[in-house]
Amino acid sequence: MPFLRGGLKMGSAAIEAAYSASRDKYAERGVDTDNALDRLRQIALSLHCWQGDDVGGFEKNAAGLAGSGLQVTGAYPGKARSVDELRADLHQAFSLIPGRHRVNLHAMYGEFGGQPVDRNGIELEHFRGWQDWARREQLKIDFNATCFAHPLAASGNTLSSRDNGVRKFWVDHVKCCRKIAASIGREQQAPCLHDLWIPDGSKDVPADRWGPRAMLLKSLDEIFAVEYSPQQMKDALESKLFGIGSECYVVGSHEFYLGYALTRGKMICLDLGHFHPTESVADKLSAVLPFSGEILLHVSRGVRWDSDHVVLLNDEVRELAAEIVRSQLLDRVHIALDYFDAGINRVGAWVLGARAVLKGLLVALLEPHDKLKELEAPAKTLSRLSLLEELKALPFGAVWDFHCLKNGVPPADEWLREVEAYERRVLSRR
Ligand code: RNT
Ligand code: ZN
Repeated sequence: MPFLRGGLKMGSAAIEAAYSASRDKYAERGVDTDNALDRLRQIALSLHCWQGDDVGGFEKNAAGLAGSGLQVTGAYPGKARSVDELRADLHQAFSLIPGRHRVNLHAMYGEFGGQPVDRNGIELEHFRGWQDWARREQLKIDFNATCFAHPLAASGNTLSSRDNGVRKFWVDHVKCCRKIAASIGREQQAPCLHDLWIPDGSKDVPADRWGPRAMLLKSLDEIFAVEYSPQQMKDALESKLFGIGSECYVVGSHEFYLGYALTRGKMICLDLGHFHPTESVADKLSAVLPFSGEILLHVSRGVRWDSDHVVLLNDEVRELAAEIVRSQLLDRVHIALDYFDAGINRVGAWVLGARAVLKGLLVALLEPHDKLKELEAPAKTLSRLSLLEELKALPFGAVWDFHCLKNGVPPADEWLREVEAYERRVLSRR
């Protein structure tokens, strides 16, 4: 096992002993830790490839992020400069995350053989390399259209553009992407999720809010006129509250996409960084899912203006995980990660965020759900709050370490040594 290279700081016998003690503690509360770990192992997160190269992609003459509504800050050395480097980095990250997960690609990560292939001309063949790699790594693929970082997105409008040529270009791009996603899904024999986010909006006060939304609606209807089997691909639409360059108006707002998704049988994608800071995405699950089959989540961490900080095990993540588990939504909620930080080791950023989400889910799986339900009655509020407080003090860390041990990845923060070694061996030589 790779993490045994330098020997575990905490030996496996100590991890097992700590687990056994914590199993008893949880059992006293009516919680079966073995069962929680079985369930945790079955959860697949979708890991976003774009953390590895600061949302750059591998197109020839890539326009960069300028004017795209996305901003990546930091200049930490060692970012992936090619698709091979990106895959090597992803492989390293996956080796430090317990469980079997998915990889989330963006259209701009195709392999175009040095040829200038424009976004309305991309095809499955440009992703063959990814498919072969994913098969070898036993990963399923998800996919995203890339409606930013392109000269025709520089005006700030894509699918809602009033320039019909521009609008048509992006409609064609998304159509190509959905087709690719469906082919990937067919070949991997599991649905490939396709998420659509566009940067469209306006930096300053618009006089016409209706026009661009009418255009977006028209574009979406054109795009989704082509139907694919949900066994092959599933569509999600991702809203945003505001972006850089779309501070005053976002065409694809939450209400717009919610309405669209519910009337057209599509999923919405809720990105944790895309709502007002006091709004709870956890709360939205039980509000949307009675009317929609499934939801896609982008787990992120909003800080001030930035919606894409590396995910930590904060209250938001804990509440989200608790809501998924308590409401038995694990098979209706798809969990993807979405953040990008160019200021820290990028492999470490993947590992830190993915492990934080899994830990959040573990904490949720370790709740005594029946007992909590029982305490839902109004007169039991104090008992409920007191139990919730008590649960926070239970030793989930020992359960987590045991899970890591069993799944062949480093426990606690011992993954950091592996990331640092990879940095010395590989990243620092780039
Ligand atoms: C942007 C959205 C979107 C992107 C990725 C790169 O605000 O969150 O999901 O982060 O498509
Ligand atoms: Zn997102």
